Amino acid sequence: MKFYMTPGSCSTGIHILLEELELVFEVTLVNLLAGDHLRPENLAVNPKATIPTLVRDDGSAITEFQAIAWWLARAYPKAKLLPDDIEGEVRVIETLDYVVGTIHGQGYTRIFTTENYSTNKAEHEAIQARGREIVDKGLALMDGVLAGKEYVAGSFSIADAALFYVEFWADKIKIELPPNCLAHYQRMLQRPAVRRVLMEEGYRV
Ligand SMILES: N[C@@H](CCC(=O)N[C@@H](CS)C(=O)NCC(=O)O)C(=O)O
Repeated sequence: MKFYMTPGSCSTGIHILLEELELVFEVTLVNLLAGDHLRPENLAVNPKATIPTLVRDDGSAITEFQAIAWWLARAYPKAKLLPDDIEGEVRVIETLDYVVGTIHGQGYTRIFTTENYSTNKAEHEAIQARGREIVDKGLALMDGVLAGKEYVAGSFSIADAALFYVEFWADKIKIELPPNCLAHYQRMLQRPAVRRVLMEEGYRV
């Protein structure tokens, strides 16, 4: 398989799942700041120009974090990256969607890619402040989801890989994690696959 990723981005969550599954895959590094995602060879693989993208052995590509994570969990069921009851499954989808779509898609994008929201620099501070509100609210909600649990669905699942990358970003930009998220983040950092991924992506663990 071929995995298109950018170190320290949301693709880190998928990278963790690939390592948890101990899969053999080839990496293509996509430098978003340099505009690699807009190069014709990358657009040919993923016309949305986003990372992560996973190209499977048959040559077909999957885009969108949730879809890639779900496919990995279903394609390699022995690793039990999804709960086997419908209640557990629905909680995993609920978390994936909220983390990727809201905390990342509406919150962090306002902080990291403010210029996509307005070309008027005078508005940037207010846009970033709104992003911060969305992230804070999102992490507080996830803190409630984690109450009394080690992982989102009880045991480790694809939802934890998503939650991890928004916790990692919080850590990097000095947003204080609420207590259950902090414990979850620290627990994730103890997982060998997570440590391997962070080292491979150039971070000190
Ligand atoms: N909905 C997409 C979002 C992925 C996404 O926004 N990735 C960012 C990096 S964290 C990206 O590719 N940004 C480049 C762009 O959107 O132009 C997914 O779930 O994969």
